[in-house]
Amino acid sequence: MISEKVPIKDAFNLKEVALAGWVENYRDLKKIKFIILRDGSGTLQVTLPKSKVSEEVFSVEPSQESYIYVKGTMVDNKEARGGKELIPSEIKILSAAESPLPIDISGKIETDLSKRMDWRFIDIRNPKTNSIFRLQSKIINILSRFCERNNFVRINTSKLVGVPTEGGTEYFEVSYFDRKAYLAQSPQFYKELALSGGLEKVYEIGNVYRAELHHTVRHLCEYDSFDVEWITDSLNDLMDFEEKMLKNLFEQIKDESAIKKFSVSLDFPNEIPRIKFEDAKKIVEEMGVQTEDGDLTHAGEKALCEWAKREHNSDFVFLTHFPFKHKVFYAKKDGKDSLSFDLLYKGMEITTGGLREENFEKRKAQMIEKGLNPDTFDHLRFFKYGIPPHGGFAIGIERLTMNILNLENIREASLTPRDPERLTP
Ligand code: AMO
Repeated sequence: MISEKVPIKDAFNLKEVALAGWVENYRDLKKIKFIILRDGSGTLQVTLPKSKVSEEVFSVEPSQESYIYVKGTMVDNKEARGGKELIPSEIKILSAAESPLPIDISGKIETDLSKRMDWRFIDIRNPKTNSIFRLQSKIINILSRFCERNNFVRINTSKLVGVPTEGGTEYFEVSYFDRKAYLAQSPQFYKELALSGGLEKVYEIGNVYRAELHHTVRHLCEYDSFDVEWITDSLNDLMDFEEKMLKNLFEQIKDESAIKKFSVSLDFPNEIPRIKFEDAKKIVEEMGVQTEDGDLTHAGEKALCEWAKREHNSDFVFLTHFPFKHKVFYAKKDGKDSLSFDLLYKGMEITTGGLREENFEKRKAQMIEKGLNPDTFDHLRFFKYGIPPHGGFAIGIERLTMNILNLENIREASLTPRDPERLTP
């Protein structure tokens, strides 16, 4: 019975076991057969000596990557991985795999990324690839637990919305009966609705949508956003919280198998440097990188991270006080600047955050300044009835995973990536 199965890693401490898993390898040497069985916890050699197993058991010929059930006795064998092997008394092929496999998952033959994504359900059987998603699950859990410990309330906000949140043109339009609707680009206004509703500290983990036409290794059309928002009037308070949150994360993922499989060193600095946009611009320009008006550019972000590593021994750097004219309308102003920040990690932006304009009239004026029509924004009403001063941030989970593991392409950190060409599987 498959319900009796134990994880393969536990079998090494048991005598009689029932296991189930995929056939990583099958070899028939006529008088003896070998199966390498794999599940999420590890691999084990199943050995079928003709002289020691029943005829029925010996007759089994599983194809590579079939899912099988095996019951038997663990015996010592110095030659086998882990010093033990399983001699089966029962084997059942529960689900046979077609041969040959459409892609190689042993790591011997390299498959291009697009083909891997076409066959994603087989691709992630590779234990190294599989470990990315086990780590991602831990990341989300650890960040969530950190928020829970700090009395945040988890919210689930609407992904079908009446107006795009983040402005620009990067939104998907969908038909909503006889009206237009949009896929949420972020939960921004709903985090603010929750604060206006007295929830005080909120967080959300959920998919958001961006109609990103540019093909880069760091943009997806659908990604997981870890959002927080709470009552505060201090930009440093926001950055302090994220810093503590990530420090706690890095401490807790040290022993994850992905960290070992990708040979990553998890260095967290004593303190993440914080630098104003204007000063950062000067630094990267002195390093010979050209910046654009209000934008360090991706090359500039990389250069600033090199500077942070050199000067502060930090893979992270907070970039603060972006010019307001290049920020979203809801950012709180500080003269010509905004009380906002990005967190860069290993050369890439992984977080955006900041204080928000909570004053109704000012927020309305900022919308108009950005060329938006306040009448189309239902959410403005939240700001008329005693909303507290607040701020928050959002971490792109795939970007965080990608950079922790030094993956080359964000698609590797998404189970089913969406880009302008890809809508399957
Ligand atoms: P922003 O638009 O900068 O800010 O997004 C926040 C974070 O989300 C990630 N991200 C992406 N990841 C993959 N593919 C994309 N196309 C993509 N776009 C963004 C990045 C980025 O730092 N409401 C604000 C957040 C806030 O202020 O609370 C917002 O959405 O890691």
